[in-house]
Amino acid sequence: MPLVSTAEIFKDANKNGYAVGAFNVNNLEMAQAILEAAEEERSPVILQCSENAAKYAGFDFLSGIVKTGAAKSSCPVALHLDHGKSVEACIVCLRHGFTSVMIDGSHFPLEENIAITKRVIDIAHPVDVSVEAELGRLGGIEDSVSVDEKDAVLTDPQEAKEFIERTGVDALAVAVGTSHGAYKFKGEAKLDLPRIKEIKKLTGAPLVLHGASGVLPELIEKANKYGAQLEGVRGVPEESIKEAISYGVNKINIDTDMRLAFTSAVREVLYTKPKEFDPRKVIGPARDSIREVVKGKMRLFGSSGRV
Ligand code: TD3
Ligand code: ZN
Repeated sequence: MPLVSTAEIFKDANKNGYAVGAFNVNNLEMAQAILEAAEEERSPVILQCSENAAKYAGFDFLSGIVKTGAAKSSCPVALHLDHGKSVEACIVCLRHGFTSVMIDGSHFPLEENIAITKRVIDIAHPVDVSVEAELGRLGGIEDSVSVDEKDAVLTDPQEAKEFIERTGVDALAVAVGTSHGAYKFKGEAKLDLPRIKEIKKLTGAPLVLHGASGVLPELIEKANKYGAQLEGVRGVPEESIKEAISYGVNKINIDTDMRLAFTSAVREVLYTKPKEFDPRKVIGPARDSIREVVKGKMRLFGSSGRV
């Protein structure tokens, strides 16, 4: 079916209390793996591209791949811009047929964040493209951070209410202590999940959890077994993900686990089959590995069997 907007996908997710995975795409195999997983799990899905992904592969190639795959899919598929830095980047994505964009003004003071988000909404909503914004700053909660400092970086529930009322944004990314990448926590995972409940109570809006990769131990083990040196890596525990969903998260961003699934599989082939040089034999298993990881996420997020 043709691509749908994320607002369309969130309607059912918000009503029924589950989350939809938003998986980052950088090449053909990743897009295919995610779409195969959606088909097998009967799940709605969001494929997202960052501006860095576009630098690598081009928005034209990436959107072409995702649109071709979605057309053959029997599940709702949205194509989303992840962490759009400017109004211009969002406009480029509208041109390429994206059905959702994120304008990340989280580094701006509140008024500027509201202003830039409104500008994107003014151009995106007339053509049925959804808009995600972010309030608060991602990056873990350190032991040394005091309560006041914590409130300064994590999303303030009252501010979230005002932000959503004044912008009319379709989804809001909140900061509750997660961070991007494979090194999320020094020791135990420190998250302020009840904050999500507070924000949901005040807004009722679809909320987005960034930096949500589990940094899956089985992938780290496999990567290290075949030559990687990944130490001190730590992700968000599955229990925390379930708790976040129960409090009202409807979109969960996963990139690091995709990267780990891909490269650990490539490492295994190159290590165990030193005579192999057919790219299809090297990258094919990476596609399989991503498909299985995405299927696991869909079950964890409760989006499996919703189509
Ligand atoms: O927005 N993203 C994806 C891009 C971040 C670069 O890794 C996320 O929130 C994903 O976070 P994670 O936990 O997969 O790094
Ligand atoms: Zn993010």
